Amino acid sequence: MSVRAIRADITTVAADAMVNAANQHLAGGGGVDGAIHRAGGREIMTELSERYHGCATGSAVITCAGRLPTRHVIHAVGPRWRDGEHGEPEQLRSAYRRAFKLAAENGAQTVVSPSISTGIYGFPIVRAAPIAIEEARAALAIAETPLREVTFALFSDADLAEFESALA
Ligand code: AR6
Repeated sequence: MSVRAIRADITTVAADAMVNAANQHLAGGGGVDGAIHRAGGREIMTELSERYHGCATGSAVITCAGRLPTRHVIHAVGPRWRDGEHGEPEQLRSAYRRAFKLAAENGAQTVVSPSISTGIYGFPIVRAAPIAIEEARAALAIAETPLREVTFALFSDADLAEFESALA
């Protein structure tokens, strides 16, 4: 059972489930969300709009993965950073927890995730990385979970360094 961090474009990483950093409208957007929809194709948005009417901050929903090298995409909605005093850390923790729970409920052994909220939503990565790793470890420690490995795919060397330091 392991948590690891790599530098990669998440859309190229094979895993049973891939986490997306989505918005409350599940409307697609920029950043990793845009990359996942582009690489996966229209099937993902079609399922999102047929099955769901948005998703609360701190929660997540699951769809097919189109052409991506994964079986499921889990669209998790992290918080927009304001000042850290408006529940942002708890909301980020909840987004990861719900995402990993959905992955486990759908039988995933391996999950790949981006660093939720630390791009357009402005959550400082130095505070986000420990939360992400704690939640991944907690998910792997749940009795009888099928989850065996959580990989964080970071887009820059600086982000990878933050996750590596939080892992250590
Ligand atoms: N692979 C891995 N990581 C990536 C990739 C990629 N292909 N592209 C970006 N990142 P962001 P958020 C990193 O902005 O902050 C969207 O419009 C990026 O460098 O994608 O949660 C949604 O629709 C950063 O470290 O997500 C929402 O409206 C991390 O992924 C909003 O952005 C997250 O950055 C969500 O903002």
